[in-house]
Amino acid sequence: MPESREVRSYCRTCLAACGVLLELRDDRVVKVKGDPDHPLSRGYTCPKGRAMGELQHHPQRLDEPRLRRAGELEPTPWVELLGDLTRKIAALRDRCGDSAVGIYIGTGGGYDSLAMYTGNALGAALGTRSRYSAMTIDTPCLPLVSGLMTGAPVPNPVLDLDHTRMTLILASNPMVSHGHTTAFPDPTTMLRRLAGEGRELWVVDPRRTATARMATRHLAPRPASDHALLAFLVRELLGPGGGADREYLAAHALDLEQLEIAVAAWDLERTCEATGLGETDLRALLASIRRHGQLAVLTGTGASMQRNANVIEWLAWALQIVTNSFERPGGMWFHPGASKRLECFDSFPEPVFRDLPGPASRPEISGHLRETVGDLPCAAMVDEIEAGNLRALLVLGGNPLTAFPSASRVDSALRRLDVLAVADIVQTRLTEIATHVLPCCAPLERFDFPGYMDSSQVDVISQIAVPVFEPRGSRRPLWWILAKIGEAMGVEILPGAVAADDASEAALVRTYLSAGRLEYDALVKEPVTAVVIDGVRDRTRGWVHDKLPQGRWRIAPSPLVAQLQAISAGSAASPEPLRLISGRQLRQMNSALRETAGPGERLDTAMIHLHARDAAAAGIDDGARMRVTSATGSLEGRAKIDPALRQGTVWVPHGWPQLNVSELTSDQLGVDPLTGMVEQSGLAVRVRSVPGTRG
Ligand SMILES: Nc1nc2c(c(=O)[nH]1)N[C@H]1C(S)=C(S)[C@@H](COP(=O)(O)OP(=O)(O)OC[C@H]3O[C@@H](n4cnc5c(=O)[nH]c(N)nc54)[C@H](O)[C@@H]3O)O[C@H]1N2
Ligand SMILES: Nc1nc2c(c(=O)[nH]1)N[C@H]1C(S)=C(S)[C@@H](COP(=O)(O)OP(=O)(O)OC[C@H]3O[C@@H](n4cnc5c(=O)[nH]c(N)nc54)[C@H](O)[C@@H]3O)O[C@H]1N2
Ligand code: SF4
Ligand SMILES: [Mo]
Repeated sequence: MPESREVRSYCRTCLAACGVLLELRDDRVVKVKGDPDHPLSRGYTCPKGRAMGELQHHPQRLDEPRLRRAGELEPTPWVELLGDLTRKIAALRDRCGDSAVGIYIGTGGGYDSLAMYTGNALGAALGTRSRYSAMTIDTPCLPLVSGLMTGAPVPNPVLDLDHTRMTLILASNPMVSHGHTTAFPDPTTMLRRLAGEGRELWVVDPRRTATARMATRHLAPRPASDHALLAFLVRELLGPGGGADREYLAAHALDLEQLEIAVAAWDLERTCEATGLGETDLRALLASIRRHGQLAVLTGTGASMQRNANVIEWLAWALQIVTNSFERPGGMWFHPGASKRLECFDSFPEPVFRDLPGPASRPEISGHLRETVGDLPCAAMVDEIEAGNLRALLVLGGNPLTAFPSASRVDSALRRLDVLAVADIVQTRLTEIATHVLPCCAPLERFDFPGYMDSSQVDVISQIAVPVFEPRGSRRPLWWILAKIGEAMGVEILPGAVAADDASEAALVRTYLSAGRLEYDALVKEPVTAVVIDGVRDRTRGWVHDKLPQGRWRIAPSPLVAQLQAISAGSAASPEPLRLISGRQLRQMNSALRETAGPGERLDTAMIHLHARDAAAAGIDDGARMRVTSATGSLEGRAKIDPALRQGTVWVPHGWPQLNVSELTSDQLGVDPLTGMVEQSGLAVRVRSVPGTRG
């Protein structure tokens, strides 16, 4: 029996960044368990983390670069592959301009910290406007709202586990997702804390999720009605019954009157009607907020993906400002970063909405986010390809085939590209239609620090992972691939203008971290992956207040007030249609490993969930084949009667190519004009049985 050894690392699959202990034997991971010494996850892991070894050694890992020749993908040495790729890109840039070459950074790219830095640097150096990221099909409402209320799209509110006494989780399921904007390593312990010892945890979700089951109280409203609930709460707190901190508002908020006018329509009766919630529930929630004085409001993708996303995020912030909750113990705090020091940045500029034209093929979408965060909306990509504006695309750890709306259009548009270069760690349907396949180093083959996700942690932590394995076959670090592309294009993207082949990964990490507070030497030397950086959270508390222009929140930004006005003027559809709501599954991260054998959810969990009465009304039996149809698309699959669902909702897990929920979403209909966000939750659908088929 060969000797085994144990090494520490951390998981790079989701925001939680849990510490892990890997048992290695014969250069293979034979066991993964939670690292009890990790300051935040404290020994916790989920099934995805425990499958890190299976992912590392997966039979469908990409080992060799492949180039499409005469229709077939053929193994090709790096020199030749990169030569072909960069010649084609250069020719397209010459012929069609810089923006003909685009970059899409997906979640797999986002969790590879060096790829994220170099990918952004390459996009900037190539001068392309065709820069896309998964943010625009996930949560563009957050940078929009933050930008309009503070002047900067950066601040991310995070839960304060030590002090929060009243928490409202709206449209998020951290028991499964481990968090959307606040990370939840060990969600059971964290939620128990939030709901215990006189604290209150309210969960608002049309589905009785595992998170809802942990709550002191669960409200199951109609989908896409959260704006009403929040507007009602803000209205009442500002009203005669009180609850708002008037003195704080006088000193720290601008445009309070506009806020009061904007929410005026949402009285108890109208809110009950819109949300389908009872008067007692709404009164009880309001009373709890008044009792505690302060609260934390955590939103998730059930909010950011619905048509009223911007208004919901704004009112969630407004509710916390009205109660003087932000940056005070008891409410949420703004993370100052770990790999960067956000509190040292300049003061925020005056908030302005830059209503500039968006992508050329989609002039109706505002160019605001392109100007502030640099991204074009993913919803515009297919039109950009069809208009001939985008001809080559580098996909860095993403999968537009399942992630983007109008799935069938995406598939044919991507096949039309002159160049589709896909950087991934495993073979997927996307790599199979690529022109260039770029096999990358997986988490255990590289250095990492939580660059993109450090501002979502519940404390300020210093965390670094070192490579555990040499990359097998011809896998390369994604930063190296991007730097080589840059070199061939004549642009430098590595710091210090070092050549890709001369650069050391450790030195790069050290350079990128020099502006932050991560303790590189201590962490790399010691067999530790993470430590809390003592005192930073408390020392920096208030940094956003300090940077607000004139020290005040813009509490009623006019583009958001206008959106709420438009909603308030509308009336609810009668009868209320069935609505599709979004959701995730525990054993998978979006589309990753949906098609491969081994770890992950079984294919038979890819089902269309519906309420027993909705199923009965459509004559659909449990397990029978059925069809769900939206205004623009349709999807066939097996039915699952789900007692956790509110009547009137249909739930399809996101990420399955075999049951692609993005067949139902649209890149045209219901696209938000301010952000380009797609309606991915709460859209109206119909269901019917597919006769003559069972199981
Ligand atoms: N296991 C696992 N973890 C993941 C992922 C994964 O695929 N699998 N994906 C990761 C990614 S990329 C992200 S962005 C995060 C997302 O993290 P979360 O936002 O927590 O995502 P979900 O778990 O889908 O939770 C969304 C919840 O919103 C509810 N909902 C839907 N519509 C409405 C509505 O109109 N109103 C209200 N109040 N609720 C609604 C749904 O029922 C669902 O429970 O998860 C991350 N973590
Ligand atoms: N209809 C609908 N659409 C949605 C959603 C929804 O709920 N409903 N959710 C939205 C959300 S929240 C998001 S974030 C997007 C997701 O959008 P994407 O990020 O585009 O999609 P993923 O499926 O996460 O693709 C990640 C890819 O990265 C690869 N990968 C994993 N690890 C690594 C690595 O270390 N390096 C590299 N190079 N690659 C790696 C995986 O194999 C996978 O192919 O989809 C969005 N679209
Ligand atoms: S919760 Fe996220 S970070 Fe933790 S083990 Fe699971 S996938 Fe990995
Ligand atoms: Mo996401």
